[in-house]
Amino acid sequence: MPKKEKPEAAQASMNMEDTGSVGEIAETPTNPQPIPENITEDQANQRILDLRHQIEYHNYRYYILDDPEVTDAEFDALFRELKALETRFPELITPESPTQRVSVGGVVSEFPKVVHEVPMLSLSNVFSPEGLGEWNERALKYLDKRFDFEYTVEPKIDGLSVSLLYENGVLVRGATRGDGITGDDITPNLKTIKSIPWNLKYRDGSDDPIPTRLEVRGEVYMPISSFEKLNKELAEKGEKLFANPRNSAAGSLRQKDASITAKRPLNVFIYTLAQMDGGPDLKTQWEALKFFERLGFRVAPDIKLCQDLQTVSNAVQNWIDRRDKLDFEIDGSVIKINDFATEDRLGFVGRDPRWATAYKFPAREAVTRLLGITWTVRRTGTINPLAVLEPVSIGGTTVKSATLFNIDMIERLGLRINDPLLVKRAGDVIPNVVKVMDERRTGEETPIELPATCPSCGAPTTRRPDEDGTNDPKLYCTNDPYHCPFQMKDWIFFFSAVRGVDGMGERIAHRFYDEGFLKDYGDLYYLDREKLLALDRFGEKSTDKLLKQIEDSKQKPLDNLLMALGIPHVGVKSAEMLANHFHSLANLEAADVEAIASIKGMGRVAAQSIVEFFQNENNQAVLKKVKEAGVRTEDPIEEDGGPKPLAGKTFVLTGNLVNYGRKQAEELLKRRGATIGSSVSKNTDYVIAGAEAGSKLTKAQQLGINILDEDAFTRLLQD
Ligand code: 3B8
Repeated sequence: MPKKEKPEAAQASMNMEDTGSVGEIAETPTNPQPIPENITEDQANQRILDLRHQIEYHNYRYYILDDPEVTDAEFDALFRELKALETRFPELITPESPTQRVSVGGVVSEFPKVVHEVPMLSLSNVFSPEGLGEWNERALKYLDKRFDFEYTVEPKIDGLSVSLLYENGVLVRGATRGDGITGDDITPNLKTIKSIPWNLKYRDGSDDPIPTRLEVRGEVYMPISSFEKLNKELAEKGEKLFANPRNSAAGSLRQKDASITAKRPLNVFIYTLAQMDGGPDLKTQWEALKFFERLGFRVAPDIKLCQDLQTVSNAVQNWIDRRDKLDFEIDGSVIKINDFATEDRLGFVGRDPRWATAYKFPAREAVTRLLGITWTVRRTGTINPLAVLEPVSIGGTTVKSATLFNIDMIERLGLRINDPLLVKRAGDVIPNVVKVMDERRTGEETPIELPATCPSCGAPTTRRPDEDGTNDPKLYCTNDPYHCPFQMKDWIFFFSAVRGVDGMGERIAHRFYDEGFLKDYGDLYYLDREKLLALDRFGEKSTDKLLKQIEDSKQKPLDNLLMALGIPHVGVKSAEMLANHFHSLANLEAADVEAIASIKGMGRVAAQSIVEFFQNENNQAVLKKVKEAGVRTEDPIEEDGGPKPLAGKTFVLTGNLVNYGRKQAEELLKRRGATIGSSVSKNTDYVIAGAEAGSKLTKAQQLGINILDEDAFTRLLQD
């Protein structure tokens, strides 16, 4: 069983019985096999041997090869089944059972060994508020206590646990958890991680004594964005990809050559104090966390100190809600009793402390089969693959399809119809295909053929890099939208969405096209109310709402119209620049490449594309309809069209201003010629920071950009 940081559910013991009754978890197909009531000891023994064998094998794949064949949830299910069988037949437990150890033996490792002075243990697991309540009850009962403890709630980082030992403030040793008793000495590797201090000093300038001896523990992980970037680079080099950030952190840390580790974007969060001599008298986990920060260690953000279990539950829920927005993977939340003296009295049960537990979140990965590919044609002519999956439940949601992004991915994954796939769901977005589970192929897999003709119009397809900046190889329909129904349908949908016509969802846009109500986006302004009402599922209310949205969209400013036209290479920013410069559609239509390209920030490629767009007769015909419908195609020239003192300056706003709304502040700046940026970069001239300004402010400080508070902003407007 888990040697390094296999999900600790593996080590779960006392709480496993809870899991069957927990809503979301009960729905996953990864629950342990139920144990038959009348199972004989012989049968149980057979199954136990089988499970031990499987678990050892998967541990090897996971820890030694960094290439798991099963999902964490599937692994946990095997482990829990073994544990349950052994609970029923305790006489069948042997010392070699994976349940009896913190880790698998037989570590193939060439690192020097370290015996942990304080064992590195694992956490018990709970899976529901009820499970959490039971954990709490057990702890209270153990101490004959009646009222809640004080708790800390931390994110449970999905990485690798490490120990860092400092003597007289100097990092002398860094080690992995190993089997909890003995770990690998990976000091040179850990020293390459920039957020691990080599020398301790108080960051608040205090000259308090530095502990003579200090051992802290934490989790090394790879940020999700870095993991994706790394995989992209590996793919470009044709190398094997990592399945997830955890595996890539493990693979990066366990390099014999630390210079490889140094090139990998690893990071660390410190979360426990293992031992300390000669430092302050820390009484609680909370104080320890603050102390770590003072010493320059990195501590996970938003750790909460809670006075009762309800607050703990809320804090856990908060992590569940935020899970998909973080740049690090978390697989749960860790709840610790705050007071060290109470922790000492609670002690351990087996390998798990009684004073802490991991609240595990529902799995987000599952293995299923690829049934086929559907090819969707988008507005710009790209033909994109969508994986059609055998429906599978992931964390309580049934998943039937997954994105494949582009054809390159099919080739890179070596994807075949019927392939067993590892799919991952994050948030509400459509799931990803992580990898093909090669080992589970049955031989019935068949190659995927890229369509030679467009599935919509039958025109030949062609392959070229995407022009969206990613350069991803894409398959294109060689027809234009006027001769390819799917392209036009998507264009109508796109135009409607940009114009704020929310009632025109993708499905409705397609249906109206099929009904012949809309041949192009220009027809949007000529929809016949009676015809709509004749359709089923179109009541008066929804029809009138839709028509009102369409009517309202006529008054949108010019930049919105330019954006909605979907001219290749014209995005939000350039639509705004064009509107500011030309003030009317007519002016823009009359402009030549030179005139457009002369605008600061406009490229020649875009200028060329704009001119071609307006030269196209089909486009001209649609635009004629738009104009005749009374759609606004001009922006009034501002009365204060006078001086533009902020011309050429880019501003980014962050935080809340007291005297100005966000839109209002932007408007005031634009009127003075400023450009508004959405994120801070070296091209930003000023950042206006209101109350509660966040990461943009930090970034601006790092980049040394001028920062204006609200007063300075007001003065700027008066200049
Ligand atoms: C005791 C406390 C194990 C852990 C612990 O983010 C123990 O605290 C542990 F025996 O594994 N992955 C954390 C994390 C992990 C652990 C922990 N705290 N935040 C984590």
